[in-house]
Amino acid sequence: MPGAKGAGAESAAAEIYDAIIVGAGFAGMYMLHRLRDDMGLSAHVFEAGSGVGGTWFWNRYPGARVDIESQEYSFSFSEELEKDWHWTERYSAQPEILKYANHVADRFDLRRDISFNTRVASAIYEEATGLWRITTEDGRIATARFCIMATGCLSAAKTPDIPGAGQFEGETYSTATWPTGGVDFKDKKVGIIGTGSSGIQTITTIAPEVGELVVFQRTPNFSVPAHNGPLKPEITRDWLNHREAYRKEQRESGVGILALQPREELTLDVPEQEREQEFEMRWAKGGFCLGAAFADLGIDPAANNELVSFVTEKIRGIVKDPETADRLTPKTYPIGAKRLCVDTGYFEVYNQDNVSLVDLTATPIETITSTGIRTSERDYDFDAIIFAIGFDAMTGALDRIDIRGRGGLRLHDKWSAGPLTYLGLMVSGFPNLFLVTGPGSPSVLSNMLVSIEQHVDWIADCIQNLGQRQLSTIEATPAAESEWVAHVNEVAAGTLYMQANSWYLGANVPGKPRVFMPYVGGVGVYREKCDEVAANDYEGFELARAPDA
Ligand code: NA7
Repeated sequence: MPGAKGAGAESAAAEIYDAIIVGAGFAGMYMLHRLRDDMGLSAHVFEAGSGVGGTWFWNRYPGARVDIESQEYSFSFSEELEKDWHWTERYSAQPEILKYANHVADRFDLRRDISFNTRVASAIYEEATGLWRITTEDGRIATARFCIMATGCLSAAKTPDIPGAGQFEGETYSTATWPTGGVDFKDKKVGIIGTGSSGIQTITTIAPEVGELVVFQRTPNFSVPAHNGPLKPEITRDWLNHREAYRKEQRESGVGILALQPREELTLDVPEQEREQEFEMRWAKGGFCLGAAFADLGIDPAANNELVSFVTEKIRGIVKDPETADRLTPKTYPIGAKRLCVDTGYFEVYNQDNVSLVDLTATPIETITSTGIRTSERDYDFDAIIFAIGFDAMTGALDRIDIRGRGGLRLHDKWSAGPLTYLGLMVSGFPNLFLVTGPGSPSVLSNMLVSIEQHVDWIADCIQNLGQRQLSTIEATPAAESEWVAHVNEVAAGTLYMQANSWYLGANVPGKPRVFMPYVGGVGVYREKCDEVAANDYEGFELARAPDA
């Protein structure tokens, strides 16, 4: 096996590495580069897909596009990489991001240490040796001192939780596992369930070509225009000229995105007309900056209402049919409490004659039939149904692996009432198991590339530090873990995030504990905390020599 040092003593078939990484998205790729190329460790990646890219490998649905400006949603660790790569659009589309992921893999010669088409079934900690034993679904066994889960936050797609889901005899698609060659919807009758980012991007892109499109909406979403377009050369030039300063600013910011600087005043301290102008200016600029106009929008309900009214008016102004506009307007939660969508003409689509909207709160789906979808009101027949129903976010991918720590404790059981981590990086009882952008870290509330780099660097530095001191084990203490979880909850409790049934809270998966999973404290504050912990000799962790070391 590439990268393997030889057969293990406990099993003739086992491959042995210093570190095993699960997942070859941006996190797994950078982790491999750090451990192998910078530190000279033997590291190996297991990846379920047939190529690199993670989220961007799987989510090939029409219109899939990042909602953060391209130059900001890219690696910063290599100046040469950054200078050689040219993004073509303000917000890159999935094919270009996947091309970038492949470019990174080629450039750093990563593929030779990645096993593709290989899904990890279990990761078991062996207390006698202090090693992790990884088993893949196709029967490979590998052991390593360190196991790094780079499994992604939005990688476990929900399976349709709708009666009759398997009965439909036409074409069925899921945005999260879209066919590689694309799909021709020309003149077809298409039904789509789900109006999150994936649904909104798909709807907007296929609406011009389908014969008829019926959108089944359970909860309307707030969406703001991206104003996407070719990336202007002067922006790229400016970025490259000031990249160090910009990167520093990103790392020290709230969510790792530069354009999100709020005004200094609070929302209601600004005169109404000026407030409107601020919102208008940000709406015209495009993207998330509208949601970040004032620092209290995510905390103060009255402030939040101002922005809700602004966006509601925008929807009414765009959608010609007042009834459809009303159904498209969110009324049950604060703006930003569910992930804000960034679109390219989404609300405009409902002015097309071939597009209609079904409000599932008024007429719920009763069942999927062999020919289409039956709501409480009527039957709809389709050639194709698209499921854009989201993910078992943040914990789903980990939950689908049988992970066991000390005493055979299953992570699934430990997390039965919600995820417990120290810093979103490690779990007490699971020594040397690292999570990249795990629950309890800023992760999905931030620019993922910024958070991934921070975690990978912290983990790599930690492993190096252990090696230099001839230590081989690091484990979060139960006390540090409890304290961190309490802090994560406390910070979230002070925000409006708690007022929506979002995937941040696990509310989109029946039976999942309602716990706010990401850390709202901000990437800059969080980075400082992580650095401080490391500087204080890994405060909150126990460091030790492994049994056989
Ligand atoms: P999301 O944002 O979770 O959206 C899923 C959508 O599917 C959402 O509108 C759901 O309604 C809807 N849904 C889920 N299950 C059902 C059922 N059973 N019936 C009807 N409608 C349903 O996932 P996305 O893939 O769009 O986006 C995920 C993230 O990727 C996004 O936030 C960006 O960060 C990128 P609900 O709101 O639960 O009522």
